[in-house]
Amino acid sequence: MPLTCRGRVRGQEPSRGDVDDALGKFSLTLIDSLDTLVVLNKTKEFEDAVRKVLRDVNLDNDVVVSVFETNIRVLGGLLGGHSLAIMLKEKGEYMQWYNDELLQMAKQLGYKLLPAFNTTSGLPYPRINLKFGIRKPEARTGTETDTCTACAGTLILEFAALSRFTGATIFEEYARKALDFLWEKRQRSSNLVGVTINIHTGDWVRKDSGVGAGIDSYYEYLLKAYVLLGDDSFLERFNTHYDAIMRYISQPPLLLDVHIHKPMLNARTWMDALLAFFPGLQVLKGDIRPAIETHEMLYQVIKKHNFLPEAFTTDFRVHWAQHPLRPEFAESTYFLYKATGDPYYLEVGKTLIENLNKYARVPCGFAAMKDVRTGSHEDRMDSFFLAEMFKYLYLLFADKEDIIFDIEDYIFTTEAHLLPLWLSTTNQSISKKNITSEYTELDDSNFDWTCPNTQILFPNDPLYAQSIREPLKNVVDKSCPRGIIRVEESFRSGAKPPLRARDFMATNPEHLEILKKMGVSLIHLKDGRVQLVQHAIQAASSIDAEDGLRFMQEMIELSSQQQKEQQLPPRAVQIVSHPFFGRVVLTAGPAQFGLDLSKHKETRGFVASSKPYNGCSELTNPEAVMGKIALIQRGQCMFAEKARNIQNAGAIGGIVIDDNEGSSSDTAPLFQMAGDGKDTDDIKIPMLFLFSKEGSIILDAIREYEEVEVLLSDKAKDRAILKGKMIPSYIINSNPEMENEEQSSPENDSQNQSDEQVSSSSQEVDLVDQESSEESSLNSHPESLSPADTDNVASISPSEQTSDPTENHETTNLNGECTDLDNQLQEQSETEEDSNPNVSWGKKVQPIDSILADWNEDIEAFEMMEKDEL
Ligand code: DMJ
Repeated sequence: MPLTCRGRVRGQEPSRGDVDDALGKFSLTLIDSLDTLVVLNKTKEFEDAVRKVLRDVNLDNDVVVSVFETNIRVLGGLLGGHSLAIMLKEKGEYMQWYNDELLQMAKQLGYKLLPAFNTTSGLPYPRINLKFGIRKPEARTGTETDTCTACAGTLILEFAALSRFTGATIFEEYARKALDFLWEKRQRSSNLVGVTINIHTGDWVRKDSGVGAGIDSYYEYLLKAYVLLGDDSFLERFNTHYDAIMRYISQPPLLLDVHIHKPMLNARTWMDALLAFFPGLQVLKGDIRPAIETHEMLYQVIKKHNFLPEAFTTDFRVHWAQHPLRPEFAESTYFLYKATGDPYYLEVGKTLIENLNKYARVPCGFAAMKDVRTGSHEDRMDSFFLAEMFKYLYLLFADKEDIIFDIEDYIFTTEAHLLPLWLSTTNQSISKKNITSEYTELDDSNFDWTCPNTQILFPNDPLYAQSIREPLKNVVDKSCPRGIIRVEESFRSGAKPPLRARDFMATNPEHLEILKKMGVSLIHLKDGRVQLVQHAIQAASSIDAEDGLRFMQEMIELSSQQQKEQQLPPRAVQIVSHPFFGRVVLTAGPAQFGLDLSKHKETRGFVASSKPYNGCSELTNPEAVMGKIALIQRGQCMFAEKARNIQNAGAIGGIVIDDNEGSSSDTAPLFQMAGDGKDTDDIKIPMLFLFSKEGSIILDAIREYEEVEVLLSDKAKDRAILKGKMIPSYIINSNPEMENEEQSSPENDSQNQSDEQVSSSSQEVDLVDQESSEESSLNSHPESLSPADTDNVASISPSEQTSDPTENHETTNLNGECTDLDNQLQEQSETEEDSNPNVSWGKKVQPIDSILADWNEDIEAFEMMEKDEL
């Protein structure tokens, strides 16, 4: 927990749900980072760390853990540690005392995981109790019916290594059996697998299929199992799946989920961050071109938001704003650099490191991003940050002689643990499966770009990778210019649809008639929204079909405009005064009135509580809030009324703090403060909303330090800038009456404009591109455009529910608006106490003064480090 400088102990912190299943009171980070120490040439520290593991770690805890996470992080960590321990011992200097103790521990853990495989299918239960196993009443697990494909299909490297290191074949057998079962269950016509499967019946529970969350490392382990074990059947399976992925999921540079039964239909309009590992896997497979393309697209998303958001849409908007410092993109960057030798990838790595140091580094480590748009932090540094991110970034820049062993002799597990390739010829007691009889030779056009070919086709061509990246340079900022031109041309020609999108009424029979003629059908969704789908071939004529296209285009633009108007992004409140210096960034809700912080410079000022605290009448302490940012409590009157009262008292901004005790942006969806239904143009100052837990951080700070200065902005500012290098630290916008358009930052404005362009133009492209590909797919799959399945639709309702795209279950999306009298948070606040991961910021766990006291030493050291630009 890098913000509060403590370890996260399961049971001692409020539960965060599934994500905590990785924690088993077994010193996860210590074990997961063992082999990183050796890679970083910290041999002495490795020796100490191994001793600590042997001395302190207990694997027999009464705690329910994820089988998948325990395998990749703990079993993998112990085996990686063992692999490098024996390598060091053989060299004769370090680890001379080592006697396979880590391996013994790994074996003990392996046996603890085996009861999970006690199912008819051989697919493991997703969770196991380390002490009591499965199904016994004390175990508190064993009733689950489903698991994810990656959860069941990411065992073979660790289990086979354990078998081969120890000679106990049972582990490899169990992992193979699970893989065999998944292979049997693949959807036979598409050769794809779904995201979740019933461990008893083998039925697919979620039939969507991609290369990211839920499936990712299943594919990775098929290819790597072939590399490590030399078993052709794994390569044949991988190639079959890879062919299907490239046929259906890969839409370079995008990778989009589809349905396993209808693989021509996209299942989503967004991508998750976990798929960023895929270019790395494509390099290992030898398919460099699409790897370069997808990697470049991801890099542009990163350049836009500093980090890869957990999920982002096909037009590169943030879909889920969290970023837990995932390593996948760094991993792919490393492999691409190894494959191409192109220094461009070193520049990419440099950007990653700079962003980590600028935005994530805190005195006790690196903090996950709660929201990449605002730069706010979460008190969390997952073990994969040291296990993978550090390793890959170090290796990217390391020369051969920087590493004390030959890294080429090892394979990386999905958690970047190192397993020696010599295992392929050790203890091979398990017979290799021959599936060649059921394996159909593939049309190998996907494999034209495999490693040997690239060598032959582009011997030492330094411009090879660049020539593939070049056309994608503006893919994020100006998606698919071809589509834009087509639509613009169509509009320039003056052609207008017979019915304009803005005039359309779903209850008007004449309108419905026109829609029908244009091949547009109307679907009423269960949630009350109306969805439009165009089937070009159902139009009365080709001219009507074109009209339909224009109508759909207008509708998509209208809908996207409405969404933008109604969904302002969240804002940031950054505490900039001593001793915070910008390190504390709080996620805040915007207001639909007052100064728009995305168009104007940030507002910086000292805070003062207003009297009365609810701000519902003329302030009795105007002298205290004059020229400051007033703190006001939510409730009793409209937000706009509060804003007017503090503005009249001379405040330069306002922060409304939620009166629902315990509420937090971790657990409640942010909302925008709505106006009062009247003209709010008279409100000139910026207003932001903080939930109670975030608000109490400021209130605690005032109690401790009296003078607390904050910055209200659309995105947290770099601490170097805050120190006065680029903006003066006097109060900006000190006179709200002076506020006018001229004060807007041109930089922000152009950014803003281009954001708008991106969004609308890519919608245009979506339609044009999909329309043309749809025409061809319609011929072969006449039923394929069912409304629930297709993306080629326009939804008229602006508010779309955001679902969690990956294994965690949190969202901070701004998805509603609220008036001050609204009481919607009441229920949430009653349950939040148990579930809020950041409760430690509140008074109950550790008061702010003690956190800050803890920090003082770190801050000094940290400032030294910053000076040295470490
Ligand atoms: C890691 O634990 C592994 O790489 C896993 O396969 C999926 N992703 C996480 C980190 O994001």
